Amino acid sequence: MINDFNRKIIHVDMDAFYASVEERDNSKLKKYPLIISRNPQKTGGKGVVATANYIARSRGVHSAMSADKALQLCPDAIFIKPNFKKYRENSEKIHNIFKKYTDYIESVALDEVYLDVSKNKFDYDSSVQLAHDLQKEIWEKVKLTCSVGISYNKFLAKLASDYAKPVGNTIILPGDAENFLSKLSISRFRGVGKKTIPKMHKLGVYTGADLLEQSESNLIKNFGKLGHILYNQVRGIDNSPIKWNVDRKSIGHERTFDKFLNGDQILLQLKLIAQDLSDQLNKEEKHGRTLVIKVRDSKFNTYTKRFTNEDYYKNSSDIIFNVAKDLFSKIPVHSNIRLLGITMTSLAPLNYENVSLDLFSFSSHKAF
Ligand code: TTP
Ligand code: MG
Repeated sequence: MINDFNRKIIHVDMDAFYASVEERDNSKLKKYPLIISRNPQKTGGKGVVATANYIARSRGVHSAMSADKALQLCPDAIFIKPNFKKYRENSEKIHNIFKKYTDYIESVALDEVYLDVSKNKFDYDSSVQLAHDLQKEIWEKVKLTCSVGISYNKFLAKLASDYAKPVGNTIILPGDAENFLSKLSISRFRGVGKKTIPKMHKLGVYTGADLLEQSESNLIKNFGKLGHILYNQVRGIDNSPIKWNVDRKSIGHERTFDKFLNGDQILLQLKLIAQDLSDQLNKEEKHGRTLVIKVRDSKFNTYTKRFTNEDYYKNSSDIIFNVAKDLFSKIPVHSNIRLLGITMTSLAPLNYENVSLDLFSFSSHKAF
């Protein structure tokens, strides 16, 4: 695969995001171990740590740990319940700053984005300077610090932002990528999670250097598509683009049919579309409250019907399908359908407490 060295990608990751927002708003907190979670003493031991400030981290507390365990490690900690509304508002402010520099923004979490600044609105030649000015502007306007990583692809930019946290500014140049990657533990490669690590160890692969020695065919034999991706990753190749339109207000899928649909065919297609939509929502870590269906008949009459739920819909294809089926029954035509679509709107980022912890298994590796 050809390596594309022409892009300039910046990965921005806010430092101890939720904890820093709380500390900024109440500076007394800075002196104490601060844990963003419900207090396990009040919940009968329930709750998961969303994040913690650096004092608490130095005592072993980390994201996704049970709040109970965190209390054992830090009996003097202050627990603050996450205030997602506040974090979202701060995230929006930071995004408004990003938008001044480029439109090519991919948000991966409230506190994390990729920017493609190959072309940028201020004509910076130096992406390091751009990243530095961006950090300064975020600090001046929002009083929060972030770490930035700069490289020619997303994978390396993300590793770079993590390299010198907090307030880091790290660049990985094309000539340095292989050396940098060789030293990494295998768990730091994207896609290598809990299940893959033991398999890698079995093959004698503990570091990037070990991975580099594996043939592509052997990696594909053992890990399928992931093997192919890893073969390229360890050579510093990741040509995946910035998905800059994902920061949108609705996500929808529709299908048009050559042969008009009737009866069970309609339900089957609604089911498949519901599955696509639910997959996409999960991928983009969003959920929504309003579901819209769109139906077009053989005579090109188009109908839409929507329903807004009080709470966010769970990202389940069954739930989406059932609501869509219900909405479909309220539409005046039920035969000779040429187009079906389902869209989720009133979107919001998934609260981390709703996301299964497995999703974070390859982002919670902070020891470097
Ligand atoms: P991270 O960027 O992973 O963590 P962080 O910003 O707190 O710390 P770092 O300086 O290491 O970047 O995640 C961003 C926010 O997302 C974090 O402040 C809280 C939330 N979060 C959870 O709620 N649960 C999790 O398991 C993780 C990893 C993050
Ligand atoms: Mg962060």
